[in-house]
Amino acid sequence: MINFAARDRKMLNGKWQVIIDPFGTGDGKQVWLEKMPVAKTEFTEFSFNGGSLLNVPGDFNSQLPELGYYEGVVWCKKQFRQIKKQGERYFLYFGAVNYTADVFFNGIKLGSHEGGFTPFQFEITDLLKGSENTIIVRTDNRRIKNGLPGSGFDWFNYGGITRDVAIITTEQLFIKDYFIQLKKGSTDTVCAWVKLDGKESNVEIKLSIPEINFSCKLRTDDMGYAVSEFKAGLKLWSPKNPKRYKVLIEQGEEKIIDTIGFRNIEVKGTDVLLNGEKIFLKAVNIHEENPLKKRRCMNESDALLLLTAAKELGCNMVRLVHYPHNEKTIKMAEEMGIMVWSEIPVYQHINFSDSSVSGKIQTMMSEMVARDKNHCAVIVWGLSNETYPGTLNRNATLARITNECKKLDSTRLIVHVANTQDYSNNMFNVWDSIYNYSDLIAVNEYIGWYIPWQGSPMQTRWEIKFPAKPVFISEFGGEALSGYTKTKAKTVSVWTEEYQEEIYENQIRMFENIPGLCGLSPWILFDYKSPVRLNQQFQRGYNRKGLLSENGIKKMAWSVIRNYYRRK
Ligand code: GCB
Repeated sequence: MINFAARDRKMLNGKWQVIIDPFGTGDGKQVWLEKMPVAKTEFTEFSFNGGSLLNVPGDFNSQLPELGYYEGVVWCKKQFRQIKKQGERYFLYFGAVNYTADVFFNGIKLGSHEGGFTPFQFEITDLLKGSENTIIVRTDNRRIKNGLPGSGFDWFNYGGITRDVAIITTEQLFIKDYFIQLKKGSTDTVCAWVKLDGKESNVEIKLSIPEINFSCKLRTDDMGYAVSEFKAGLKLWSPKNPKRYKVLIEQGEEKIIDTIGFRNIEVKGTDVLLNGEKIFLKAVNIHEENPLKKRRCMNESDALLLLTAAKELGCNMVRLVHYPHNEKTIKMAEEMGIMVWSEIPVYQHINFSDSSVSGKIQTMMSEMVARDKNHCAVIVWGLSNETYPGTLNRNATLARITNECKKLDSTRLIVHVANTQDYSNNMFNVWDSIYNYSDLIAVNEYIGWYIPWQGSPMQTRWEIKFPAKPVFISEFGGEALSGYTKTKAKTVSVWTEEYQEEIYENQIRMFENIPGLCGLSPWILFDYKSPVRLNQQFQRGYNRKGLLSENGIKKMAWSVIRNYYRRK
């Protein structure tokens, strides 16, 4: 069910008991049954009692020194009491568990979930006791070859129950899902559908926007689904005026309150239009890490830290890489007038030939769209980042996922990012056929860092082998150790702020000649933890391409982008 924040819920955050199980022996011992010795000759070789406690929500790596770089199984246990009322239904909800979760409730397995960044829930109505209830979750953040992301990625693999947990109470029949946004291509017509949990037909649903005195009634069909389309005099949401409305969706005794903004996003030729007007997308890439606290973000103040920095840089958009971030971040961005690019972890070496992978992509895409489709700030669904044309089944899989995503939500841009380019004789050739399925030509290019300049930046020519589409530079930049400005030599190997600054200056010179450039997103806002960064002198487990250090100190390149965004 969507809109977690509006539901009748009892939070199960706070301290959870844990067992760290690096060899996965708890499976054989059936930890979830918590068997107690009965005979004098019996004993158990596991117990939560007396063990460590972890905060939920929270990644486990940052909470206990022995879990610093841990990738493996951690069993988590929580007990709670709940008054059970006749006629009510109860659901156990998880905002996210990285990477897999096996969930047991009062000794019984409810199910499993794979994917570290989207919510899931299980109904527990029949299993819930009026007395003490026990939840045990087997979390496992080991990287797997056919996972999403796969076994290698350039960010920290924070494990555990990283987002809220709650019991949600509903009526027998309840509103499970809804979509209330402007119709594709329109600035005045709202398209709305509401779906009940249950197939009851002819149920009346009331939709209202009190501020503009709007209300209408819908009726469900025999699938429990009701559709409507209406014109309403709405002020449109934009970065300059992030106007949102209180929207009520009512059915029987149930009333869901949401805060919804209305805007139209589309592409015409090489332009991106927001509410019919051309807009330059001034973005920055952000990982979901609190750089100061050195842990996975989990609350509003973490989101505020990142988004405030993006605002200060002059951004009107953030690209939230490389997986769906917390819904709280997206809501806050919307409130602050920042457009959002949200993406699924289809990242680099995805094993498209593995028979399970396509289904996993479909699941993560639909879970992301389901959760965030009423947040108007989201203007882009990112469906892949840096996949490779030579990988078997790549195009077929991503073409199918693109179509599936359009079926779920046709109102946003769907984007695939590539870094496959030919660059020689100062000519930058964009050719990857993945762009046939993308609304933007989204290019990651690290000229000046991974790829040396092939001539003067100002004279670099861009050839784009596609019919007119907007070009978005989704990543560019280079590394610098904050405060490291000692050497005057401007070569790539010096790791100085000056060299990073020069990359940015040169990139900006080159941007002038990119046909149809609609925006850019530097890599990245803050330096962030990445175990693949092994240079002990400069990196020490950090990707140092931040415009800000992990302590929030501005590097010289910061002003280059801030000034550019001011001019744009
Ligand atoms: C990329 C990836 C991003 C990396 C970045 C880098 O192309 O999309 O996740 O971290 O390069 O720093 O190399």
